[in-house]
Amino acid sequence: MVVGLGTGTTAKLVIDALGERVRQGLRIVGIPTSDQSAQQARDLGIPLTDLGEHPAIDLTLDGADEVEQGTLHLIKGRGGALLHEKIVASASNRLLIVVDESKLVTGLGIRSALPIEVIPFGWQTVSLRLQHMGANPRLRLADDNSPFITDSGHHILDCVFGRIPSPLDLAGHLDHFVGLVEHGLFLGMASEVIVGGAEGITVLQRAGFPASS
Ligand code: A5P
Repeated sequence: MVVGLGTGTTAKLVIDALGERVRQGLRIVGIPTSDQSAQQARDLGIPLTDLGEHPAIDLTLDGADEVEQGTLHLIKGRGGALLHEKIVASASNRLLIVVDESKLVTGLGIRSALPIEVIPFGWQTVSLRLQHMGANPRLRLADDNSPFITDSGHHILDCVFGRIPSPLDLAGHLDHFVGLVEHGLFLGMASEVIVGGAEGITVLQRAGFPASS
């Protein structure tokens, strides 16, 4: 199997578990969504490949910042890897998301800002346009207070929208912004969400996707 490897604290746990399975003989090749996940996979002995070798992915395992109940629409990007995550997710036959129950929401935007990846040149113009749309964008900073740089050399604007009434409409607008590389709305992409909670594990299935084994 060709397996997409997500990014973030939850994906890190998933990759650890996958590494253990590989050690026991599971045969997969991984496509990492960040330098960080690539390094972790190498350390665990998970063989890696890329989209050049394998443009179609069987299954991607990743985390999310928010999961909308019912639709399984997501907000992603808190870990700064949303562009590569979205490319890998869109190349995947199945996208399996792992979250804890605090990330289940009744509407996107309720608990998280929406990360938006922008070209460094003129990011202020994109930020102003986002403000005109009712968002409160903040340039993400690194630990040393310089602008955060993604693996592709871009910046991120964390945009507080509050509850997003129509994620599909918002995504449609954002897709046409000049200078905006990608946004963290992952709509209609998750096939399955595994939710860990105090009562155990719940598996949420998107209509049309049979449960995986
Ligand atoms: C990485 O860019 C993100 O999309 C993460 O998948 C998301 O932020 C969830 O991260 P945690 O598992 O660390 O909460």
